[in-house]
Amino acid sequence: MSRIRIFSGIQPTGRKHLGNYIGAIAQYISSQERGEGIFCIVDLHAITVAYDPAELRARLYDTTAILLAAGLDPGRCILFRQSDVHEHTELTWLLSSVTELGRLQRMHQFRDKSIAQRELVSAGLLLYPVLQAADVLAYRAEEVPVGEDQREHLELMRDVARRFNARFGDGKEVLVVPEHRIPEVGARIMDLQDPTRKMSTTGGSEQGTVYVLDEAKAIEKKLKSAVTDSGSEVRRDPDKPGVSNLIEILAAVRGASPDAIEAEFAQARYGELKTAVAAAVVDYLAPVRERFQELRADEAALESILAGGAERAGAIAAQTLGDVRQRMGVGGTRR
Ligand code: AQP
Repeated sequence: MSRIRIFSGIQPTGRKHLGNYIGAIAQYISSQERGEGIFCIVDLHAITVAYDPAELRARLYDTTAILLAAGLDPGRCILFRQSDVHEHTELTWLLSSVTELGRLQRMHQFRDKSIAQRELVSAGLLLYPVLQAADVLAYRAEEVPVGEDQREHLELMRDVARRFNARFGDGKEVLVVPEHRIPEVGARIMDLQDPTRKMSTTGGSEQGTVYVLDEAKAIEKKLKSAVTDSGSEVRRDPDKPGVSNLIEILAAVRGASPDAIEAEFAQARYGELKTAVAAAVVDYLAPVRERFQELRADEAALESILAGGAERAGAIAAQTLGDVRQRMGVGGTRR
C-alpha cells in the first residue's frame, strides 16, 4: 500500500510561537510516522508584505533550524525552500486562470493583512492563496496539516483543484483534492493577554505570545501573567476564554484530553493551573531551544539539507507541471 503524501508550508520567521508549534510543527513531526512528509519554508509568501532581504535569509535559517530541532528528519521527509523549486511560481500563474478574483478579495487574511500594510498592498498579497494552492497541488498531496486559521485557504485550494480537473482533466483527477488535518487539541492557541485573538506573529502582543526560542524565565513570566477570567473554576467555557486557552495548551503539550485536564484541576485555583502550564511548556520547548543553538550555528549544513530537499521536491513537482502544461495546451510537446 502506498504511503499517504503529506505537505505543509511554514513562513520563514525566526519567531515561531507556541501556536505555530502546537498547531503545525508538532503535527509535521508526527506525520513522519504516517506518511511521506514534504515540508516547505515559504520565503516567496514572506515577500508579499514589507520585508528586509538580508533579514529574510537569516530568518529562513532560523526556521530551518527550528524544524530540525523539533524533530524533522531529512532522512525521513523532504524539507526545502520554496524559492528553490521554480515549479511553485509557474503553477501559481497557471492556476490563477482557474481562480475566482472575487474569492481572493474576500479572504480574511488578505483583508486583515492589507489593512496592516502602510505603504503598499501588493498584488502578491492578493495572490498569496494561489501560491499556497500551487505549493500543495504541485505534490498531489493528500493531506495538509495546518492550524484552524488556514481552513479558508484550504477550501480555496480544494476548489481550485476541482475547477482545474473539471476544466482540463477530461474525467481524470489530474490534481489531487487535498484534505486538511487540523489538530483536535490546540488548533487555535490564543494570545495570553487577549484570549479572544489567536496567538500570532504579526497581530499579537509580545507578552501574550510564547516563542519557541524564549528562555524558561520568559515563558514562566508570560504564562503566569496570562489574563484569566472572572470566577475561579477551572473549566472550558465560552465565557472563560483565558482559562479555556490554558487548559487547551496544557492538554496539547501533555498529549492529554482537555477533559482530563479539567478533571485533574477540578479543585484547583487559577494560579495552580498557570504554574502547571508554565512548567509543562518550559519542559516541552527546552530541548528544542537547546538543539536549535547547535543546528543554527552551521549555515552550510542547513543549506546542504535544503538543497537536497529541493532536488527531491523538484523531481516530484516537475512531473505534475508536465501534466498540467500538457493539459492546458501550453509549452512544447516534448517537455
Ligand atoms: N494561534 C495558532 N494556533 C494554532 N496554529 C496556528 N498557526 C498559526 N497560528 C496558530 C499555524 O501555524 C502554521 C504556520 O504558520 P505560518 O508561520 O506559516 O504562518 P503565519 O501566518 O506567519 O503565522 P501566524 O502566527 O498565523 O502569523 P500571522 O498571525 O501574522 O498571520 C499554520 O499551519 C497555521 O495554521
